Order: sequence, then C-alpha cells, then structure tokens
Amino acid sequence: MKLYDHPTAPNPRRVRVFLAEKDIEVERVSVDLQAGEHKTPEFLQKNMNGQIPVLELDDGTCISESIAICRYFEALHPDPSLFGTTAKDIARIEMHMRRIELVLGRNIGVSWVNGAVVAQIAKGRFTQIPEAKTQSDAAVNAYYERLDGELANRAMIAGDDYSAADISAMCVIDFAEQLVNLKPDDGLSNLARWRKQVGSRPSASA
Ligand SMILES: N[C@@H](CCC(=O)N[C@@H](CS)C(=O)NCC(=O)O)C(=O)O
Repeated sequence: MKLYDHPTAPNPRRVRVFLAEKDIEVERVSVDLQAGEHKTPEFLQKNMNGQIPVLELDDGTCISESIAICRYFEALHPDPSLFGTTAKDIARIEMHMRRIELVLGRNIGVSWVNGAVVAQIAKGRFTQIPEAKTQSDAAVNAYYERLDGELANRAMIAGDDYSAADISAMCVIDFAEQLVNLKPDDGLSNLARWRKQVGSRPSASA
C-alpha cells in the first residue's frame, strides 16, 4: 500500500495526521507538484482529477479524496474513532467537516490560487483575479470569527472530543497562515486556544 503525498500540501497532511492519531504506518511516495508529476497520464490513471493524496492499495485500487482515504482506515481500525460512534456524533462531525471543506477550505483555495505564492510557483497556469482574492480573504476572516464564537462553547470543533473535523480545520488553517498569509486575528482567543491544543498533539507534526 502507498500514499501519494507532498510535504506542504494541506490535504495529504490531513491523511498523515489521521494515520498518526491511529498509529498506522503507510509507505509514502512524494509527488513533485511543481514538476507536474500529478498531471502525467500515469498519475491520472490513479486519480482522474490529477490531485493528491491518493492511496494505492496492494491490489491496485486507488482511493483519492482525503476523507475517503481516512474513512477507509477508520473502517479497518475503528479505535480510536475519529468520525464518531453515535448517530449524533457522526452527524455533527460530518456537518462540521463539510462546512470546513465547502466554506472555509474553498475560500482559502480561492485566496491561494489568486495569491502571491501561486503567482511565483505556477506562473501562467492560472489567470489571477485580485477581486476574487479580496472577497475570499474577507470570507475566510469572517469564518474565523464565527469559529471563534463556536469555540467559546465547546473544546473541539464538533464537540468535547477531538475528531476528523479538528484535523481538517487544523490543516487548512495552518496552510492559510503559512502559505496564504491568512492568519486568524490574535484577538480570536477561543480559536487561538483550540489551535494550541490541537497543534500540540504529537500527530500535528506528521
Ligand atoms: N478534495 C480533495 C482535494 C485534493 C487537493 O486539492 N489536493 C491538492 C494538494 S492539497 C492538489 O493536488 N493540488 C494540485 C492540483 O490541484 O493541481 C481531497 O480532499 O483530497
């Protein structure tokens, strides 16, 4: 089994952190995104979207989409559960993960594609739209404020316990801070407290 990976990309990191929480070792293959290794005909056979992560099983089956890969491992190794065990927890974790991906992650993605790092490393691959970045930056900051309000009432993103929703949120917010220049405002103390807690887990450095 192999995990097609990249050291700074947030989606492969979600899988690495998830695996570390479950103490599962998987062989990793680093994909050179700048050289376009993920767009070769051979890689497109593994994931038609030309993206990482991809988990390739020993029988050749390829699973892409970070959460699908995590669910594969959750099914094989249910303890500790990171997607919940009761109907309510499963639904709440899913709700928060979808919000993080579809609202926060999507806006961070727009800011990334239209931002300074992509202008440097992917010259000519994207037509950058500054107005789109202005809007997505504002949406990200507004999301941070809402999240800060929610974290005033509970320890973790989806409740009292650490879950896959915390992994998704941590990976995307760290990426936004490090590579998109979208750091949560220092005044958002609940968000800062949560970031410190999840960031100090040994899995965070995976
Ligand atoms: N929805 C996918 C997103 C995967 C994704 O966006 N991967 C990025 C790296 S974090 C990638 O491969 N980017 C290169 C590209 O899209 O060309 C998932 O959750 O795995």
